[in-house]
Amino acid sequence: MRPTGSDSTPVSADPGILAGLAELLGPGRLLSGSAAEPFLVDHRQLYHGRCLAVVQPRAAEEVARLLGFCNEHRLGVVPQGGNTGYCGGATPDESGTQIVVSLARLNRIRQVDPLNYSLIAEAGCILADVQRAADQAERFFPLSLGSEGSCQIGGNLSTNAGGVNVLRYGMMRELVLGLEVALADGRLLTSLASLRKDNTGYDVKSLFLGAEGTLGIITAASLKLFPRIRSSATAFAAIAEPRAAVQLLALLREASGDRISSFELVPRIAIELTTRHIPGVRDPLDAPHPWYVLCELTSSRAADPLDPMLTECLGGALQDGLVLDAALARSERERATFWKLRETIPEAQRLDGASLKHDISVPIVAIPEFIERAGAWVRDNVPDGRLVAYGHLGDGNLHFNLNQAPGAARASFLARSETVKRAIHDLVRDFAGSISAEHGIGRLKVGELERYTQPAELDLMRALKRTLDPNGILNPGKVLRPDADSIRERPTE
Ligand code: FAD
Ligand code: 2HG
Ligand code: ZN
Repeated sequence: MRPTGSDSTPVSADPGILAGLAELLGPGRLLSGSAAEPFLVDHRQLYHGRCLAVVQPRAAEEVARLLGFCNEHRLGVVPQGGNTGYCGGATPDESGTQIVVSLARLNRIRQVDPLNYSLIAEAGCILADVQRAADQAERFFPLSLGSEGSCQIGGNLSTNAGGVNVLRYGMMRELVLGLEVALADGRLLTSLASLRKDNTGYDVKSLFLGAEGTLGIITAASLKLFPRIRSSATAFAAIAEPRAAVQLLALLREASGDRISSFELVPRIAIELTTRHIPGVRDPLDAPHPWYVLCELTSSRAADPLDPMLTECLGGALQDGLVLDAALARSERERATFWKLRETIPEAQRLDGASLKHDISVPIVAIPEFIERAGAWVRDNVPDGRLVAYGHLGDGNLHFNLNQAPGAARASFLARSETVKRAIHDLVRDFAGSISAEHGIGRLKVGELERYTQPAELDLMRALKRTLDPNGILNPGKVLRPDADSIRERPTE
């Protein structure tokens, strides 16, 4: 479903409401008309919403007051960070009655504490700025995504973002020590003590991580830092099939003393797409191969012999026939070129035509069989599509995407999206996997979450939502369906 209509004119621009909001936030912090337009379309352009206004608070207390006001007036509130999300979670619906809360102006780094290995950042800080602040303090903040130049910490926390260092450091959830959150009733929950241990009752902060703005608005977070990376070794290795990648990962973990931080699977077609569409990307190897892995070892010790470690391990794998060819990055520049190839796959996919995307995970060991079975289904059933399956193999997370084949008609290819999604997601369920590994649910996958989540878990999610947001003002229609009737309409499993 692709809603239309991008007119941002408020449907019921109640002057009392707008005046109340303006009074609450002060002059110049309310956008409407054309100034609101950029906030009404999601990154993938799947949704075009409307809104009553876009508001730009500057302080956590303002966000809390704003929510109190919206709760009183039963106004839907849509938090928006960098708007790079993949599931339409930050886009208002088409009613024109919702308020978009842009967190961009809450962008102070409040504290960097190198000895405590922690940093407190406001929700609107750009991820790359947080990485830089850590680096300047001789520390490392490991979350790393292709969108890190524009996504925000609040969005990362609210989607529980993953990226390319999860294998070593975990997802965003695992990088959090404390949170500050504005609640639907207008209170500010402050828990930024940066503690490593705290077992005082339930872990309330964890509720807001990955909640996509449906349970509260995150205004700041205390984040874990790590020793700064002082040496790395990066290789681009060709393999015959994904099974070899799983074996190589196990070997590398052992041989490197678990210094492996990234292990990405790349198919041949991704090389073709990126070299065709992205300037500066080239194939690191001389001859084409069916599959590749991009792997990286890192260490906080400058003298760690990572290059010899990686060379020796890949050399052995070459001898055993597990690896077909490999290139080791000989400079920082070459390392950046390898990563550019990997990180621009989504952009190359976009430039090549329409795509159908599935952000799935299965146990790492099951990835080869999943690719075999789902790939066979695609070959047999989607003649006008080409499989572009890549991603974070080290985390069992694949972007099992399809691109419109050359010469295929865009509309008829896109018309297959429901059938393709059903087949792939049903197979994911058969593998005891997840239909939402790192990109979240947003609006796009509300039905999928209902379909594949066990009833007891879904009931708990709904109970949490009712408790934390009894009037349903927080990001309505995202993650969970807003109307109570849908509870009865839940599809039978
Ligand atoms: P937005 O898109 O603005 O919002 C996302 C959701 O969070 C929405 O539901 C929104 O309402 C909510 N939200 C935002 N801020 C707050 C807040 N302060 N409080 C409460 N709710 C809030 N994702 C990955 O996980 N791994 C990847 O490797 C990855 N690579 C990407 C590469 C590219 C090129 C692009 C475009 C995207 C990629 N993403 C990836 C997806 C996306 O960047 C992440 O989901 C990111 O965490 C979203 O952050 P954002 O600030 O843009 O959030
Ligand atoms: C990545 O890993 C992102 O590059 C985006 O998560 C994946 O576009 C996609 O499907
Ligand atoms: Zn990803």
